Amino acid sequence: MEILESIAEAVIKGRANEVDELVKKALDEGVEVQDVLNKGLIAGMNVVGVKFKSNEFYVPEVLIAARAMSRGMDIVKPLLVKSGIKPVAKYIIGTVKGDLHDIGKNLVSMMLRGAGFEVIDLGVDVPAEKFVETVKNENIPLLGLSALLTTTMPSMKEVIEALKQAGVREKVKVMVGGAPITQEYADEIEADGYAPDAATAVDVAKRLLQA
Ligand code: B1M
Repeated sequence: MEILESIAEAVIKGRANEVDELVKKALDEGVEVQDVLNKGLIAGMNVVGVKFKSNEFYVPEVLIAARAMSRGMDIVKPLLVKSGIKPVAKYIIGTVKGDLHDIGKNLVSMMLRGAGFEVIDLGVDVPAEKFVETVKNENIPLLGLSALLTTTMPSMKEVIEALKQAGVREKVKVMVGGAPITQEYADEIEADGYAPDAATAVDVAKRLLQA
């Protein structure tokens, strides 16, 4: 459908006002809300992810596209809630204790939201206990940890140890990422997944859901 392609295109180009107008128009014309979400907004964000991975897009373009996508989400969200459509999955994310960097984490959150996940963002400088408490209280299959400092990398291991201590390690798949993090480090601390960038984070999250 042409209007869905136009929505995707407007997301890719980061044109928030156009997304807003097109989403309203599509819904007025009777297009299903799931199609607006999946074939319009999410389809656009998927392309942004591919372009980001191949260095065709950089951080500013992704942020602008995510902002445009959010405008569309503001319109479809209440309708999705009403129609009872479930998100792909819930996802807890946070920057670990001692670390205040959040630009990368926010990008990961945006890409996940763009792919249909419901993200619970605990913010920055999050202590291990807070992650454990959230995993304990909510039935959420995925936990993402971000760190940008070599000095805060050990906080990731602390979270995994604290999950084990609390007896909830098996409840959740843990994903790690951030500039100093490597696959080797993820393996060393027994994380379930690692992603070098925000677009790959979505692929890894989907893979872990099926594991
Ligand atoms: Co800071 N800082 N900083 N800083 N800062 C770095 C990280 C640093 C490399 C700069 C440098 O020295 N060259 C250095 C770390 C050195 C090290 O540890 N080896 C550093 C330092 C030292 C510090 C302070 C200690 C400086 C000081 O006060 N002396 C201090 C620490 C504060 C603290 O956290 N306790 C500090 C402070 C700050 C600011 C507050 C000023 C600011 C942060 C603002 C904010 O985030 N709101 C800041 C910034 C902006 C940076 C740089 C310049 C940029 C980081 C960034 O946002 N990159 C950075 C140098 C650099 O990288 N050029 C630097 C863009 C972002 C999109 O990339 O976060 O890597 P990134 O995220 C990527 C991937 O890593 C991945 O996906 C993202 C998108 O592709 N990813 C995940 C991230 N999280 C993921 C999670 C996943 C999966 C993938 O799964 C869950």
